[in-house]
Amino acid sequence: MSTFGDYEAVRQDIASLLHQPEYDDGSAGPVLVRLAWHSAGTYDAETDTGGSNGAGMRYEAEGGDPANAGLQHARVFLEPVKQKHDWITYADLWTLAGVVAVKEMGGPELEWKAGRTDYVDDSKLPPRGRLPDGAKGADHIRWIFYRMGFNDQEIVALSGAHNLGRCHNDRSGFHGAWVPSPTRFSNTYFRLMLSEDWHEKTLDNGVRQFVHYDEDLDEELMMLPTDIALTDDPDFRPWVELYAKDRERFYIDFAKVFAKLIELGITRDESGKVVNGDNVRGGYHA
Ligand code: ZEM
Repeated sequence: MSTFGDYEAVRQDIASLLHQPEYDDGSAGPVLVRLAWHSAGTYDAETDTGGSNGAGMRYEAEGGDPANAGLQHARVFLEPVKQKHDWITYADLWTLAGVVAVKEMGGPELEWKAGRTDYVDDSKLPPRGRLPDGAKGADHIRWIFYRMGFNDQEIVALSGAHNLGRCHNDRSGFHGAWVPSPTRFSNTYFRLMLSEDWHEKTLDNGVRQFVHYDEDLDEELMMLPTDIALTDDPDFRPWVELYAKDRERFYIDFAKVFAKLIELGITRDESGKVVNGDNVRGGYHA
């Protein structure tokens, strides 16, 4: 039914499931990008733990982290693809889905390499609390992303993913989309961040976020406190300004940094073969 190693067929099946008229803004794309990011964003360079290898979100320890609330939707969207191409690992499928979604939504081509395993090494399980908290500021952002090995420019480029999708009250407690067309990849997020007058608002659930009323849309757009921190911080801001005016440069830098994100914790030999994961003792197979 499906040829072992035919990643092109997997890509096509992911592309075909993106259109979801009943879901959010009509696309599974944004939540798939978030799944890829959260699968990789637990990485800690110092202890070489976390990262996309192992697809740990299948299990309660990681999947039940409140930071991952809502990502079961992404995993459910992808399950038929996994059933059809049963030879692909979840770790590869989740990262590839993010890559395909970005491209299909009009974003750059992102480099993706196969080979992640679904082998869970207990000694490499990330503790909770490794993903960023949107209620915080620049110090917190740096603490989280420096841990993975990213610099200030890379942090701002990665944050451009907030061109996509929206916040859900019942997932993060925040509410709304960042941009008017949240299923089209672009640099609008950076442009709006600088051009609009954002003011703080406390939602009914007590969560604080920044909002701006968009007249054409007749709707409020939003920014997280961490998004606004990028414009307030003297070392982040120049990158926001650059990406707001240079869409091409944003695409190039986003492509580089996203490719780096999904390779965190993956060790390859010269031929590109992954040499960690499966051959580590002390874990279990799913
Ligand atoms: Zn997000 N993100 N993120 N992000 N993110 C949300 C949604 C999405 C932060 C964050 O707290 C939140 C990156 C960085 C950071 C996406 C991609 C990437 C939401 C809303 C929150 C609260 C969740 C909800 O309620 O459904 C913080 C604090 C970040 C860094 C400081 C990076 C890096 C990303 C990818 C490269 C995407 C695509 C979404 C939209 C998901 C959706 O379901 O629509």
